[in-house]
This record gives sequence, structure tokens and C-alpha cells, in this order.
Amino acid sequence: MTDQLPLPPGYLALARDMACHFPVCEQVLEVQPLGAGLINSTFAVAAHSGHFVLQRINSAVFADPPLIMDNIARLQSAAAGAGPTAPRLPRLFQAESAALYTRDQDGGYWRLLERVEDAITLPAVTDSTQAAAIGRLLGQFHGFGASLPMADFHVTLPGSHDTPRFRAALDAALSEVARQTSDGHDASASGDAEVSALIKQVRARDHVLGCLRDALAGGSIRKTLIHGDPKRDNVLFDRQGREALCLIDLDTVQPGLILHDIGDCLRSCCNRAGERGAPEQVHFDAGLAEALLGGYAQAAPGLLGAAELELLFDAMRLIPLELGMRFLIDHLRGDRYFRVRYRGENLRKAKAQLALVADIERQERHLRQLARSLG
Ligand code: GN1
Ligand code: MG
Repeated sequence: MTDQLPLPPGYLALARDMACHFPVCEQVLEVQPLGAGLINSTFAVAAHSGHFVLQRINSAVFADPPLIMDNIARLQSAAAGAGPTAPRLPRLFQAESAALYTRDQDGGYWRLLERVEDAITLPAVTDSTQAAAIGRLLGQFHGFGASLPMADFHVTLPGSHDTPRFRAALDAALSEVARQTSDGHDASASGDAEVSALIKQVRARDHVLGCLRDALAGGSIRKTLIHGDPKRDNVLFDRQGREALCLIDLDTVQPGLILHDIGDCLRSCCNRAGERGAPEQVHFDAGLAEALLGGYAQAAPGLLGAAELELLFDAMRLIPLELGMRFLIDHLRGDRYFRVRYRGENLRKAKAQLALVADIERQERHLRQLARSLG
């Protein structure tokens, strides 16, 4: 089992070609796959003129990549005008055409970004200093986002965090598997006992799926500009792993709920086993959550209002539940959305997210108290 996410054939050579379409990238020396993103293909480019990050945006997921680039450019110009309170954002470079992307022969969109110097991603969040640093960075990002006119930003990924929609998609995927099985297709990898056990766990939680959507519809919480994917891998740290420098992966910066981001950040950062860890090793570390939320409240005082604090526990449970469903749907549909290393990886990851949900529920009293203490 390899650790590297597979790339479509010929992509390294294509990436090298694409890098040459960005004038800043003079004399490309080396192009290597970079990171562990599940959607886009990302490369480290070493050129005579410096180090860069090159990405092919997955247009099967993002229907209109120029909208993403427009959002990022807007965010960057707002940050440039806001001075030191603005979050640091990785720079985007123009292609020959002066657009912020270039296209390959298949119509794919490629962009070139600054490679933030002396930065690392953490393999796990191991102490409360790191967790607090991540919380401060997210709080800063949200405080900045809340100061911007949300209506100026595009929705780049419609339906993200519409948890009931994913539940319906899960039923549809199950029906499709059942139909194929009755047609005589082999469903051995999808219709097995592990899947049934997970479906049971999801069904037992059907009553919580609409909690944030209903609160939004009821007007107690509102949307602002969010990051949309503040997982551990998208936080750059300094080389010592002490200070969080920058949130990367701005594809899903769009109007949303800060509770979505906070739930996502907590589910990713407070589970030291990681998304790919063994489901039986999954644990939600409430101490890390406390530090992360403390850092958040320090950087964005008052942003979490009474209604948000009341819903904070629900958000902590909801996002891993939603992601568990998303991995499971993809497993049932034959791994078409998330990049996987092997058949069955999505299923294992779904299992881990649902184990995380169960562990969060086991700590419900404590976590609700923690949320109240932030008020
Ligand atoms: C995907 O591409 P990446 O790895 O940044 C996904 C997120 C999930 C995340 C789980 C557009 O993010 O929603 O939370 O995987 N992005 C999209 O690791 O679906
Ligand atoms: Mg992403």
C-alpha cells in the first residue's frame, strides 16, 4: 500500500509544461507531486527563479474554476488594503495571458501560487500550543471574512455542508448498488457487512442532520465568508511547529457558517490518529479542542454569539458525520470524488469519521460545558 495519492498518467510531464506558462517561473528545474489533497492535483515546482506551487483544479468537483480565482483575487486585494489585521494569503501568479490560470488541452485549469517559505504542515496536532495557534489563525480568518461584503463572493461549491443533501445522496447510492446487484453486477466491495454497520450508525443520527440548516432558516445564525476546508493539512506552520502562519487551499472560500469551519477544524485537528488512522484508534481530544477554541475566541472576540455557542457541540458532531457519509457515498459510487490510494480507503475513512462522531458523543456533557465556558 503506497502512501502517495495516484496521479493520472502523464500528469508530471504535463505539470512541467504548464509551469512554463507562468512568466514568473523561469527555467523549471524540477516538478514533484506535493501534499495529500483529495481533490486537486498539486505539484512543487523548483525553478531558477524560485519555488512555487502548481495546481490543477479538479473541474469534476468545481464546475467553474474562474469563480474560485476571482474569489481569491478579491480576498487578496481586500487583505492588501486591510494591513496587519488581515490574514496572510499565498500569492497567486499571472499566466502569460495575464489571467490567474492557464488551461491544458483537455480544458483543465492550472494555477501557480507562492510556496510559503520555511513552512510545514503538521502530521498531527500534538499539543495545546499548536491547537491554540490554529484556533487563532481561524479566528483571524473569520474576523476578516466577516468584515467583507459576502455578496461580492461567488459560491464556488454549491451544496457543500448541506448535510441532509448528503444523506439523500447516500440513499441514492445505496439504491444504485442494490439495482446493480439485482442486475448481476458484483457488489462485493460495496454491499458488505461493514457498509451495513455504517448505514445503521448514520440512520441512528438522522434527527441531528438538519441542526445547522434549521438554525440558519430560523434566523438565529447567519452566513459570513468562511474558508470552507480548514483541516490540519491546510494550515501552514513555521518549521518549529509552533506558530500557524497561513491557511492555504482557498477554493471553498465562500458564504457559509463559521460553525461549519469550526466543526471541520476540530474534527480534523483533535483526532491525532488522523483521517487515515485506524478507526479503533480514533479519539476526540477535548483538551486540544479547548485550546483551539480558546485561541479562536482570543483572535475573534464575540464572533461566536450565544446562538453559535449553543450549537457548537452539534457542529462538532455534525461535520465528521457529514464527512463520514461523504466518504461512504464515494465508496459506494466507486471512488469517483475523493482521490484514494486503494479500493476500500474511502470505506475505512468513513468508519474512522463515524468512530469520531461516537467519541464526540461520549464526551457530550463535557464538550457542551466547554462551549458554554466560552460565552
Ligand atoms: C477535500 O481537497 P482537500 O483534500 O483539500 C474536500 C473537503 C473534505 C476534505 C477531507 C472540495 O479537501 O470538503 O473535508 O477533503 N474538498 C472538497 O479531507 O470536497
Ligand atoms: Mg480543499
